[in-house]
Amino acid sequence: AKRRDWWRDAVIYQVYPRSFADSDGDGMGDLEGVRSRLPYLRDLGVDAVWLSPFYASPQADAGYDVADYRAVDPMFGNLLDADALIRDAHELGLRIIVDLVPNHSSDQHEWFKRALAEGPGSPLRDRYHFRPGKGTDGELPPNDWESIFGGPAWTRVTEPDGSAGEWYLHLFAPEQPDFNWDHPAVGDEFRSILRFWLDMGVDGFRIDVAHGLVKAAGLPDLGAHDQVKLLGNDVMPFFDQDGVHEIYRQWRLILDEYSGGDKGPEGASAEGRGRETGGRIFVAEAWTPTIERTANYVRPDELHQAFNFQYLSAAWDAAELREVIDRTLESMRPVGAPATWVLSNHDVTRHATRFANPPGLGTQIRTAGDRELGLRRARAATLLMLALPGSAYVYQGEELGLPDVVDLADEVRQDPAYFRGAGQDGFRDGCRVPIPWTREGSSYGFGDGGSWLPQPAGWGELSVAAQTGAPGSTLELYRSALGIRRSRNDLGAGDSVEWLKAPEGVLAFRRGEFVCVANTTGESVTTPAYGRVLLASDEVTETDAGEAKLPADTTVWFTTP
Ligand code: TEU
Repeated sequence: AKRRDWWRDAVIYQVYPRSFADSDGDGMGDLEGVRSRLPYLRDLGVDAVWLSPFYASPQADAGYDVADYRAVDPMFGNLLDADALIRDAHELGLRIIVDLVPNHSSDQHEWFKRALAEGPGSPLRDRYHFRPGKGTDGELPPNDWESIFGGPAWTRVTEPDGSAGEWYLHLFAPEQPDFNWDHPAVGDEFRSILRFWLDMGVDGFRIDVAHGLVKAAGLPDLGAHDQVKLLGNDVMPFFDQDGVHEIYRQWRLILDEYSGGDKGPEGASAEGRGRETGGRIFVAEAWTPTIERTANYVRPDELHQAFNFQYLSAAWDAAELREVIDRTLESMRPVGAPATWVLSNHDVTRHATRFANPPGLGTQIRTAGDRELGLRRARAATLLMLALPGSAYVYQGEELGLPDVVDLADEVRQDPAYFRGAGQDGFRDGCRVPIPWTREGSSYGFGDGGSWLPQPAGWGELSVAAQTGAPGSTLELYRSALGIRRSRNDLGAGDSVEWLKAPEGVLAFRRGEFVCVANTTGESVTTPAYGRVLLASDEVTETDAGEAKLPADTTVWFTTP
């Protein structure tokens, strides 16, 4: 039988290590905590685990500020723990994807520290974007770009002689200086880092800010950007520049060396554990204005997948969802890449809270909204997502129906975006509150030493222990859905859906011997007799004639006769 690439329809679970499980009681999750919970992830039924950064880091941006790309931060463990985690995961049939942060380093990275210490003219400064300031005394930033976390994208340094000196570029926090990808040493270093983790046995990389590495030549002011816009190229001079694709074509060659390319059986690689675990992949975190532009990252000689942020940003609305689904499938088909579907991650309000609020508020929500409604819709949205062709991402805790914690006090918050007044995507602590594993006990089973963000009262009612085996629980819904998906060929496979006629506010489509109906309205609807009900996000009643009555905000899966 012809082997299918595992990643084309994989369900990939995002672990945010600091908030998953704490093995040593310091209030911070760690790699050993993740390892101890691997059986939970296997039983949940996911195919792979993507870990947010656990590298040596001062944690100015929760680890997305890397000081040493080849070391584990002591807070998370050490390289032996990483090795044990990868090994155990593979034994359980789970693949491991690590996070690569190539757009910027930490300001505590060796190169940056030396660049500062050596002063103007240091060759190390060429590996970042250092520039003299404007104005009579260089007191103005070199251009008008703003940081995504708020404030100017430039910080002025104090030179070794104590004078106010050059400025350096940081698209995110000042502790995250952007690399200059025009410098050959930067590319060499990252190709070497890729090999380091491939030799460790990882199955892939999530590429942070994959659209940001290359900046427009001359770092033009945003004023000039308007001309770019007129050319129909709706991008910022620091995002989605054509030059990034050359980088990914080089990376792909390295990955394929470890994957056996398109040839060969599962993981026919020359070296390493790729042999046991199959092809290795890249997934791009690229916030592009349209899904059509996202498709450029997943051409056959570049990356394998890119997160579908258009889907994540859609409201719980049939018409809007259908448009995103159609555009996604149409964009991915010509390049032969699987569509991906994402509802939550560590940067946005959890979907159980997003959908609890009126549509149109985007990914940034400040109120808890109508909890019960949010959960209903989240459950329905999940069944819809898991029935679509392609790969799906699950963010830790969504399988418990966790809401965002919207009332965290300023004193406990750690997100730099919050404190810098963030632009579009601040307020990210609320989706990062540690996972409840048990009903009672110290930090509800997260660990023995409290939790780095306080868990709200009642968190234990949402715990894994409380939901395991509980009929109708969100955890059991995920387990059933993932189990059904694994046992059939017709859910994640392929690159299209066959839409069926449905009333306004309802989505219905067929995939092989499978039909999915999602009712996004506030009223119940009755479907034709499609077949036997496999699973539903709420109670569905069937008539003798085989019609099914769906309550408001409910998705149902049928298997057709
Ligand atoms: O996020 C990149 C990024 O661009 C997002 O912050 C984005 O702007 C926003 O979520 C969408 O509106 C990545 C990481 O996921 C994030 O946690 C880091 O803070 C950021 O990179 C910097 O490394």
